[in-house]
Amino acid sequence: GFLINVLNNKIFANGKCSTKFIDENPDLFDIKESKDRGTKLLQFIGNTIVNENKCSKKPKFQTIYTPRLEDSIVNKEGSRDLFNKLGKKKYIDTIKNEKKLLITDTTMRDAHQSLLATRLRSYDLLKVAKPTNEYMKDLFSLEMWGGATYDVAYRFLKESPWLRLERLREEIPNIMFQMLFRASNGVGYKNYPDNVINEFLKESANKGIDIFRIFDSLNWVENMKPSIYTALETGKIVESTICYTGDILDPSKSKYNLEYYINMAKQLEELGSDIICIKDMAGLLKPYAAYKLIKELKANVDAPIHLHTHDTSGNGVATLLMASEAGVDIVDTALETMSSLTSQPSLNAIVEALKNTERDTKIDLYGYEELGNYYKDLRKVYSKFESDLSNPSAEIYKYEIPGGQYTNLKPQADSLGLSDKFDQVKEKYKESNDILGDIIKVTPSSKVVGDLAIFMVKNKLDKNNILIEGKNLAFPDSVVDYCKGMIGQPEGGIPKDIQKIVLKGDKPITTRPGTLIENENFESIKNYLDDKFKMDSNIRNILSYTLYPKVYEDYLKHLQLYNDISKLESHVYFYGLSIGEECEVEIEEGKVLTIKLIEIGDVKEDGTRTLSFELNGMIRDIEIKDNN
Ligand code: 3PY
Ligand code: ZN
Repeated sequence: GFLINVLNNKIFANGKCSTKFIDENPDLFDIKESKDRGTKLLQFIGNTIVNENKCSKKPKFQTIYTPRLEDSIVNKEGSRDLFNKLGKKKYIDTIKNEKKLLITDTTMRDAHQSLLATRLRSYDLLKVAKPTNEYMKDLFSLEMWGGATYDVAYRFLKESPWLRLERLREEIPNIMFQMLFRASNGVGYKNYPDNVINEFLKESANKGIDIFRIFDSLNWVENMKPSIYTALETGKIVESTICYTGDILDPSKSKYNLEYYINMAKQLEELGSDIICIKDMAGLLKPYAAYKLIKELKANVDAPIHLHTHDTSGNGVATLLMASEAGVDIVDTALETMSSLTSQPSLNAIVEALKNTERDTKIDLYGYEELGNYYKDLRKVYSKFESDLSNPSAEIYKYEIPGGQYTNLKPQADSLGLSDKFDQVKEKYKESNDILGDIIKVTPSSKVVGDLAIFMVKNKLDKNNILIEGKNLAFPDSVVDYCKGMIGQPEGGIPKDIQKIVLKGDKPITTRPGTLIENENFESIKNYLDDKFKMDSNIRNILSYTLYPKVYEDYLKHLQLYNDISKLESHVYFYGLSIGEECEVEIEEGKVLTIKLIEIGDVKEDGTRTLSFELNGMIRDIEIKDNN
C-alpha cells in the first residue's frame, strides 16, 4: 500500500521529491486514503477523550476570531525585503545608523515557551500568519523558532517543526525570522556531534531562518565557534550571544562583572558576529545595570546590540527603556496579551513609552491590538498550560532561575512529591549553583542546577554535608555530564571537590566535547529510518532523529497510528469533543470532514469503550482501549 501511495503521489511522479518527504506528505503513510484518514482521526479524538482527558467534562471555548486585514498597509517593505535588497553589510550599517529603537516580537517563540510551556500549535500560528506579515512590517524580526519549540512540536504537539517553519515562511515573506540556537547543544539538551550542528544550521537557513541567535549555556566561546562559523557561511545574520547573570552593580557579585561582559563581547565580535545579543534569560538585568552595560558595550564594540530580557521581576519595561536611553539598537518584546511575568516585556508599552521621543519606534499599534486580541482569546484554549504565577516576583534576583525553567521547576518538584517543598527547592537551587561554581544558568546548564537542587532536597543534602554524604550517592545524569566537562567549561572551571565526588574516579575533559564526539553517520540513520518506517527520509528527518531518537520515533509511530492531526482545532486536539459537539477538519484543500461525537460507551470487560461518532453524517463506532 505504501509503495502505491508513493507512486501515485504527484510530487514523486514529477521527480521532485528528493528533499521533500513525510514532512510534507504525512498521508503517504496511509493505505486506504481518505476513508482510513477519517477513522484515524476518530481514533485520535476518541483516545484523547478517553485516555488524555479521562472522559471528564470538556470546558467551553468561545469562537476565536482572526484579525481583520486593512488593505491600506499591504504594500510596505519589511525588514526581510530590506535585508535581501541591501545585502548583509549594508543592512547592518542601516541598523547602526537608525535612531528608532528596533523591535523584535517573541510571541511565536519565547513568550509562549515562558507562559504556556511552549504549547502553541502551528495551526493557531498559521491562522494569524498573514495578518502578522501585514501588521508587523515595522518590526526588526519575529523570534518564532528554536529553543524548546522544536522538541515540544514532536514530543507534545505531534507535528513537524520544519513544516511550521516552511509554512510560516510562505505566509510571512516580508519580516525576518529569528531562531534561538544553543550552539553545540543545537535545539536539544546535550552536546551533539559537529556535523549535526552544521547540517542543522544550513538546513534552517535553507528553510527560511534569517537570524541565528547563538548562545552557549556556560558562555564558553570555544563551544560557540563552530556554530558561529557555520552560521556565517550561510550568509544569514549571526547574533552571537552573551548570557547575563549576577548583577554588575553589586560589588559582592564580582564574578560576572562589567569587564567580563565587555571582554566576551569583544571576543564574539572578533569572530565576525554581525550583532551582539545580551540574553537575560532570568530577568536579572536591573534597569540601571542595563544602562551601564549597554553604554559600555556601545563604547567598546562596533556591532549593533540586541537585548533580550524577561519581565519576571516586573522591572522589564524599565530595563528596556534604560537600555534604549543608553543606545541599545534592538530589544525583544512580546505582544501585550502574551507579555509580562516570565515572558518578555510588553511591546505595546515600549512603543507607547517612546512616542514623541528621540527613539520613537514609529510603530502604529492598531494592527498589534488586533493581533493581541487574537492571542488573548487563544490563550484560554491553552489555559491548562499556564503557570500559577499571577504576580511579578522580585525574589528572582535572589534565585536566578530562568523564565522558562521557573514555570517548569514547580511541576517537576510536584511530580517528585515535593509540592509543599517548592520554597526549599528554590533555596537549594541557589545553593546548588554555588556548589557547582556559580555558573551561567540557561538550557541546558540550568537543568544541571535544577536537577542537583531537587536531588539535594530529596537526599537532605547541603553545602556542608554533600562532599561526605555524596560519596555513596549516584548523582543525576545531567550533573555527571557537567562535572565530566561534557557541557563545556564554566568561567573559573568546575570546582574540583564536587567534581571528584560526582565522577567517582572517572576522568573529566577540558577540551571542547565536539572534538571528542564522533560525527553522526547520516547514511546509516537514513537506512534505519527508511527500513523501520517505510519512508524515504530527508536531512530534516535524519536531524530530528539524531537530536532526539526516542521522541522522534514516537512521533513517527503516532503519525502511522493517527496520520496527520495538525489540521484539528486546538480545543479538539487537547480535549477531544463533548457529546453532541461537532467539528470540521479540512484534511486537504477543499476536502472537509465533519465529525460529531454521539456517545461514549461504558468500559467493557475487555477494557475498551465504544465511542459513537458521526463522520460526514454516517454513524461510525470506534473501539478505544481505556488505559485508566
Ligand atoms: C532556551 O534555550 O530555550 C531558552 O529560551 C533559554 O533561555
Ligand atoms: Zn528568553
